[in-house]
Amino acid sequence: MSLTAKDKSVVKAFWGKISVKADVVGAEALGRMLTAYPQTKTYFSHWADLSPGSAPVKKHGSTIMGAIGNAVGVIDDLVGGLSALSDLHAFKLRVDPGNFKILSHNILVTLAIHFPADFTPEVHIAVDKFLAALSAALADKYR
Ligand code: HNI
Repeated sequence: MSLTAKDKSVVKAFWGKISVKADVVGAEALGRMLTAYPQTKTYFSHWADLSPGSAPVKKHGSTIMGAIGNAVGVIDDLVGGLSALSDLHAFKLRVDPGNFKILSHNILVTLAIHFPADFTPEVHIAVDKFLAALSAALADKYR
Protein backbone atom coordinates (compact mmCIF):
# COMPACT_ATOMS: atom_id res chain seq x y z
CA MET A 1 0.00 0.00 0.00
CA SER A 2 2.56 2.54 -1.08
CA LEU A 3 1.76 6.20 -1.49
CA THR A 4 0.98 7.31 -5.03
CA ALA A 5 2.27 10.60 -6.43
CA LYS A 6 -1.29 11.90 -6.00
CA ASP A 7 -1.41 10.82 -2.31
CA LYS A 8 1.87 12.61 -1.71
CA SER A 9 0.73 15.86 -3.27
CA VAL A 10 -2.59 15.73 -1.37
CA VAL A 11 -0.75 15.14 1.93
CA LYS A 12 1.69 17.99 1.24
CA ALA A 13 -1.09 20.44 0.35
CA PHE A 14 -3.19 19.46 3.39
CA TRP A 15 -0.18 19.68 5.72
CA GLY A 16 0.51 23.13 4.35
CA LYS A 17 -2.95 24.17 5.57
CA ILE A 18 -2.94 22.46 8.95
CA SER A 19 0.64 23.14 10.04
CA VAL A 20 -0.33 26.51 11.57
CA LYS A 21 -2.44 24.57 14.10
CA ALA A 22 -0.04 21.65 14.48
CA ASP A 23 0.55 22.24 18.20
CA VAL A 24 -3.17 22.25 18.98
CA VAL A 25 -3.79 19.14 16.87
CA GLY A 26 -0.85 17.27 18.41
CA ALA A 27 -1.86 18.06 21.97
CA GLU A 28 -5.47 17.08 21.37
CA ALA A 29 -4.56 13.86 19.54
CA LEU A 30 -2.16 12.81 22.29
CA GLY A 31 -4.69 13.72 25.01
CA ARG A 32 -7.35 11.68 23.22
CA MET A 33 -5.02 8.69 22.84
CA LEU A 34 -4.14 8.68 26.54
CA THR A 35 -7.80 9.00 27.55
CA ALA A 36 -9.55 6.75 25.03
CA TYR A 37 -6.75 4.11 24.96
CA PRO A 38 -5.52 4.20 28.57
CA GLN A 39 -3.15 1.28 27.99
CA THR A 40 -0.91 3.80 26.18
CA LYS A 41 -0.37 5.68 29.45
CA THR A 42 2.22 3.14 30.64
CA TYR A 43 4.87 4.71 28.38
CA PHE A 44 4.39 8.15 29.92
CA SER A 45 4.15 7.20 33.60
CA HIS A 46 7.12 9.48 34.35
CA TRP A 47 5.03 12.55 33.47
CA ALA A 48 3.41 14.55 36.27
CA ASP A 49 0.04 14.89 34.52
CA LEU A 50 -1.32 12.72 31.70
CA SER A 51 -4.68 14.46 31.37
CA PRO A 52 -5.75 16.24 28.16
CA GLY A 53 -4.43 19.80 28.07
CA SER A 54 -1.71 19.24 30.69
CA ALA A 55 1.71 20.84 30.15
CA PRO A 56 3.55 17.61 29.23
CA VAL A 57 0.75 16.53 26.87
CA LYS A 58 0.89 19.93 25.12
CA LYS A 59 4.68 19.87 24.87
CA HIS A 60 4.88 16.31 23.56
CA GLY A 61 1.95 16.84 21.19
CA SER A 62 3.96 19.62 19.61
CA THR A 63 7.07 17.38 19.44
CA ILE A 64 5.14 14.62 17.67
CA MET A 65 3.61 16.99 15.12
CA GLY A 66 7.02 18.50 14.47
CA ALA A 67 8.32 15.02 13.66
CA ILE A 68 5.34 14.34 11.41
CA GLY A 69 5.95 17.65 9.64
CA ASN A 70 9.54 16.55 9.04
CA ALA A 71 8.21 13.22 7.74
CA VAL A 72 6.12 15.08 5.15
CA GLY A 73 9.43 16.54 3.98
CA VAL A 74 10.98 13.08 3.57
CA ILE A 75 7.80 11.48 2.19
CA ASP A 76 9.77 9.86 -0.67
CA ASP A 77 12.00 7.97 1.78
CA LEU A 78 10.17 7.53 5.08
CA VAL A 79 12.20 4.48 6.16
CA GLY A 80 15.51 6.32 5.66
CA GLY A 81 14.24 9.64 6.98
CA LEU A 82 12.78 8.15 10.16
CA SER A 83 15.46 5.57 10.90
CA ALA A 84 16.89 7.38 13.96
CA LEU A 85 13.40 7.86 15.38
CA SER A 86 12.58 4.20 14.70
CA ASP A 87 15.75 3.20 16.50
CA LEU A 88 14.75 5.31 19.50
CA HIS A 89 11.22 3.86 19.72
CA ALA A 90 12.39 0.27 19.19
CA PHE A 91 15.46 0.03 21.40
CA LYS A 92 15.30 2.85 23.93
CA LEU A 93 11.61 3.58 24.45
CA ARG A 94 10.49 0.03 23.60
CA VAL A 95 7.10 1.14 22.34
CA ASP A 96 4.94 -1.72 21.03
CA PRO A 97 4.47 -0.79 17.35
CA GLY A 98 0.72 -1.52 17.58
CA ASN A 99 0.51 1.81 19.37
CA PHE A 100 1.53 3.69 16.23
CA LYS A 101 -1.80 2.72 14.69
CA ILE A 102 -3.62 3.97 17.78
CA LEU A 103 -1.90 7.36 17.72
CA SER A 104 -2.44 7.64 13.95
CA HIS A 105 -6.16 7.06 14.48
CA ASN A 106 -6.33 9.81 17.08
CA ILE A 107 -4.44 12.22 14.83
CA LEU A 108 -6.87 11.49 11.99
CA VAL A 109 -9.90 12.05 14.24
CA THR A 110 -8.46 15.33 15.51
CA LEU A 111 -7.64 16.58 12.01
CA ALA A 112 -11.20 15.79 10.88
CA ILE A 113 -12.63 17.78 13.81
CA HIS A 114 -10.42 20.82 13.30
CA PHE A 115 -10.54 20.95 9.51
CA PRO A 116 -13.99 19.63 8.52
CA ALA A 117 -14.08 21.45 5.18
CA ASP A 118 -10.57 20.40 4.11
CA PHE A 119 -10.98 16.83 5.35
CA THR A 120 -12.53 15.48 2.15
CA PRO A 121 -12.66 11.71 1.47
CA GLU A 122 -9.64 12.21 -0.81
CA VAL A 123 -7.67 13.88 1.99
CA HIS A 124 -8.91 11.24 4.44
CA ILE A 125 -7.49 8.33 2.46
CA ALA A 126 -4.22 10.09 1.55
CA VAL A 127 -3.50 11.10 5.16
CA ASP A 128 -4.55 7.66 6.44
CA LYS A 129 -2.14 6.00 4.00
CA PHE A 130 0.61 8.48 4.92
CA LEU A 131 0.23 7.82 8.65
CA ALA A 132 0.24 4.06 7.98
CA ALA A 133 3.44 4.41 5.92
CA LEU A 134 4.98 6.61 8.62
CA SER A 135 4.04 4.00 11.27
CA ALA A 136 5.57 1.22 9.18
CA ALA A 137 8.77 3.28 8.83
CA LEU A 138 8.84 3.88 12.60
CA ALA A 139 8.48 0.13 13.13
CA ASP A 140 11.20 -0.72 10.60
CA LYS A 141 13.98 -1.17 13.18
CA TYR A 142 11.98 -3.63 15.28
CA ARG A 143 13.21 -6.60 13.26
NI1 HNI B 1 7.02 8.88 20.23
C1 HNI B 1 9.40 10.45 22.14
C2 HNI B 1 7.71 10.99 17.61
C3 HNI B 1 4.44 7.51 18.41
C4 HNI B 1 6.05 7.02 22.97
N1 HNI B 1 8.31 10.42 19.95
C5 HNI B 1 9.23 10.89 20.85
C6 HNI B 1 9.99 11.97 20.23
C7 HNI B 1 9.51 12.13 18.96
C8 HNI B 1 8.44 11.14 18.79
C9 HNI B 1 9.98 13.13 17.92
C10 HNI B 1 11.11 12.76 20.89
C11 HNI B 1 12.38 12.06 20.49
C12 HNI B 1 13.62 12.62 21.14
O1 HNI B 1 13.57 13.01 22.31
O2 HNI B 1 14.66 12.66 20.46
N2 HNI B 1 6.24 9.17 18.37
C13 HNI B 1 6.69 10.07 17.43
C14 HNI B 1 5.92 9.94 16.22
C15 HNI B 1 4.99 8.95 16.45
C16 HNI B 1 5.20 8.49 17.81
C17 HNI B 1 6.13 10.75 14.96
C18 HNI B 1 3.93 8.40 15.56
C19 HNI B 1 3.19 9.12 14.78
N3 HNI B 1 5.55 7.48 20.60
C20 HNI B 1 4.57 7.10 19.74
C21 HNI B 1 3.65 6.20 20.40
C22 HNI B 1 4.09 6.05 21.70
C23 HNI B 1 5.28 6.87 21.82
C24 HNI B 1 2.43 5.58 19.74
C25 HNI B 1 3.54 5.24 22.83
C26 HNI B 1 2.24 4.96 22.97
N4 HNI B 1 7.63 8.74 22.19
C27 HNI B 1 7.06 7.91 23.15
C28 HNI B 1 7.72 8.15 24.41
C29 HNI B 1 8.68 9.16 24.19
C30 HNI B 1 8.60 9.50 22.77
C31 HNI B 1 7.42 7.44 25.73
C32 HNI B 1 9.60 9.82 25.22
C33 HNI B 1 8.76 10.95 25.82
C34 HNI B 1 9.32 11.60 27.05
O3 HNI B 1 9.04 12.80 27.26
O4 HNI B 1 10.00 10.95 27.83
